[in-house]
Amino acid sequence: MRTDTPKTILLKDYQPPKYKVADVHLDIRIFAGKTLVTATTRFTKNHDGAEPLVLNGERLKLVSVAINGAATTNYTVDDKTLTIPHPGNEFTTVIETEICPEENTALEGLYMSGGNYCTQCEAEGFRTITYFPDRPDVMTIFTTRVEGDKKTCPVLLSNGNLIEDGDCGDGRHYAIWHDPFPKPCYLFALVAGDLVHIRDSFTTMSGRIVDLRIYVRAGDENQCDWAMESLKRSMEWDEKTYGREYQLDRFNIVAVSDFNMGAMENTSLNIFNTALVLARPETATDMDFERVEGVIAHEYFHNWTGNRVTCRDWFQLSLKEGLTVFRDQEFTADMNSRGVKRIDDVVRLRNMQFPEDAGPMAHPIRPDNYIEINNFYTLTVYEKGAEVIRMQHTLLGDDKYRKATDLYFDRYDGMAVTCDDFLQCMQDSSGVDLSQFKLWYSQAGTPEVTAEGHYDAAAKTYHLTLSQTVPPTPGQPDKKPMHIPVMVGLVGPNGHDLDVTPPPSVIPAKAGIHTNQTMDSGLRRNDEKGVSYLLELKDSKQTFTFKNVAVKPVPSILRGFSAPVKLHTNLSDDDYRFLMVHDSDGFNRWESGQILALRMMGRMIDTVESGGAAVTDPAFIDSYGLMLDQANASNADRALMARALSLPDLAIIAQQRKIVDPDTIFTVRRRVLHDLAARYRDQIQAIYDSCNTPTTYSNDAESAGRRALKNVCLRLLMNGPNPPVSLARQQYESANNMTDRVAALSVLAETDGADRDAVFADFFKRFEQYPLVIDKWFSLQASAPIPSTLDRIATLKDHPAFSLLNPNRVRSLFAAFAMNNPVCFHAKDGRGYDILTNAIIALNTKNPQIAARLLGPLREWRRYTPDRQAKMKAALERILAQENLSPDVFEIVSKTLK
Ligand code: B3K
Ligand code: ZN
Repeated sequence: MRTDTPKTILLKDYQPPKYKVADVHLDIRIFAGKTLVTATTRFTKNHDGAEPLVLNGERLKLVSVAINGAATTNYTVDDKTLTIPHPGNEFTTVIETEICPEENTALEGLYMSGGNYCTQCEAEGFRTITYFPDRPDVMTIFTTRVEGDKKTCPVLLSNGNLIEDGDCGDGRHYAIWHDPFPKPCYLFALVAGDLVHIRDSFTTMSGRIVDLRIYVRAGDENQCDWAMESLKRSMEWDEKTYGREYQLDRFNIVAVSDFNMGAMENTSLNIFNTALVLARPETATDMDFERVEGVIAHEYFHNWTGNRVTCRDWFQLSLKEGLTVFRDQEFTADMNSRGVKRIDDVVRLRNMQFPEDAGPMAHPIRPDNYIEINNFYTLTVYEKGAEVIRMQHTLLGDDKYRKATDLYFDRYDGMAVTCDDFLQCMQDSSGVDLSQFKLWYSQAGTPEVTAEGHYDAAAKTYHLTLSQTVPPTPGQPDKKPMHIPVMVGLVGPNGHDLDVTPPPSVIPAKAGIHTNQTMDSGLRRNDEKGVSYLLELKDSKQTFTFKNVAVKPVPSILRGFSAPVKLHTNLSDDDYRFLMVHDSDGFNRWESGQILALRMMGRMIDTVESGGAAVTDPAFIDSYGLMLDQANASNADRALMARALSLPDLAIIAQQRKIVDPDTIFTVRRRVLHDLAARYRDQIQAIYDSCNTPTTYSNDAESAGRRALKNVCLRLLMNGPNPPVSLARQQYESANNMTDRVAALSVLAETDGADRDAVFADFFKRFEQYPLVIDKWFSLQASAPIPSTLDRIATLKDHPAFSLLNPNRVRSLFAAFAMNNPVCFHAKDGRGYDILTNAIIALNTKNPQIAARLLGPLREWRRYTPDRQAKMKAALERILAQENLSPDVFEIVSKTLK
């Protein structure tokens, strides 16, 4: 048990820095076993009094301090800071420190991965490299000299442009990098090691040529082309969509195997997890390809949203992350299928962010307190943050939104600003009043919206009453009503959207949400023949009246998921069956099918819980048949149909329950899959066959859609009577790409028998040299919802290929198990909890960030059946009782138990 309580940092305590930095010169000399850092920093006073200079520094060996050229001992130092009493108005410090990257297992600051040196400074890693004001509102110009051994470190990289390199004798060499644009130290980066690179170039809109390079370990260079193409597409998209041009001569990406998250946007030297760079069809799935493209774009987009305009303090994290996620989502939508991307993003939000927003760690997208900032790189700050930007885009429309972002970049380039500053630009340039909208930044919790429609045949009017509540969350018992954009369409009996007279107050004069829309006196027509209206819900209850509605419509509400809320309606199952087929909004067509499935499974779970036997509703089975017909049509959007034919995930079904029993949920979902597969076996097989065209591999969207649909069919068949194990085995053997191979492997993972063992043994042998593929091998086994998984994990964690020091491997085993496999994780005897708890305890001192991440699945302990609750609580208490508990783990466990 920790005897102290780590300090809580509060937003309201923010104070501007006492000293600013004019520039800094770093001299970093790398030797095996020790690295010497000399920081020469020019400070200027930024206050009126005579305050001391307080620098952050942790895990550093201080060698010497000099001020204005003279060595001094006039300072105090503790384990977190170095303090120099009022040094003057302008002065230069030279501070020498020694660090040991070889021993750094937390993977924060300067550390080693696969024999190479690399850095991760966001959020507060720079303070483990040298003493410095480690806060994002201190922006300065960095010049970095890196020196290392020529043999072990032939490549020496840092931010900015290369201005000099050369030999220093003794088998050593150096490189000097200069970044002329001021940045906070969290964007500092250094890489030194033995790497190869691929190279390309991009000509910017003003005609400058940028040298693009991707550095990887030797042997991986043939897996980088997709990342390079994605980078060029991102650069072009940002010029076209946001008018943003890249400013430096070089843009480097370095891929490393040991990385706590996906990637990092250090100015001109992005450092990536190999998982988000390397992609070839034989080793990466279609989903991996899309993720690589999306994350390359995300980090590149940070160049403007994050780097050139950065955050004043870490409470403002969503300023850069929410905005950059929205940008990367839109990029992916433009590069691929907009409708499918929206579905995938909403599924992710619901699966992972909604529970966070309903649990003990719920926080607004701009939190107001934290113990460890690394714990706030959350689904809420990122994904909900992106939804909040998306709503602003919806409220302003394309043109005004673009003008507002132009103003934002113009006003704040080179500065560290707040979420309020961003909102102010949105308001100033558009004239749209966002004062109430601001609540999205400060109120946590997912709003619940209820919609009730009523048609008055005599008056030919349609009344839609929308009401909202925002649930209490920790520290926020009472909430105010939010400003919620609700996109609505009225679908007539012939399946076409009605073109009616909308309520006068409803629609901002010139708005537009979808890119391919034309405006007609406030109506939005999307490219699929639809007519939508934007209702702005601002009160706790409001009625919107449409006139000249000739026939009784079915309302299609929250089209495109226009706000991150939970929607309840009084629509009948028949209404949803109608929308599932006719809605002009692709998202709501998909959504209607999901709602039907959820409603039915909810009823089945009720039945089981009251001792009855669950039966799949014949009406649901019939409507599923309609979707199969659509999927079988020659012009089907197969990627979309793959989503439509998939039942809601276990996590989403669980959210509908007051008390969660994972076994019942799993059994009911299985039952439905079984009955669907039994009834439609031949149709499903036919779709499988028609998608299984054995041509040469292509990664275009149409081919990827075919693979997605085919693999949904395979999974359905495997859940039916007489599962076609040999078909799965054959698909595994004959696959010419990882998507098909892994899909077959994942269904076989859920069987017990010789075929399963054979394919897993083969897969390991075949891909032993590809760590990212071996991650799949671990995670598929850990995710299999079969009883033998629990024993298997015990063996896997002692497998020679497993290591607690590699975050990808840890995630592939423990996170896959605890997050993707609720049935085994929540095994009644508590073994699942023990497995996770032991891993967290082992990681707590080695890598606190990863340990804290693994706590996610335990956070919702209060929602489970009483026996499970008790065991989960005991697991959390066992963690809390550990000595040397890191602030990361302490914060989550203590808040979760509160
Ligand atoms: N900004 C980084 C995340 C840093 C996480 C620090 N614990 C990656 C990104 O969002 O692009
Ligand atoms: Zn980001």
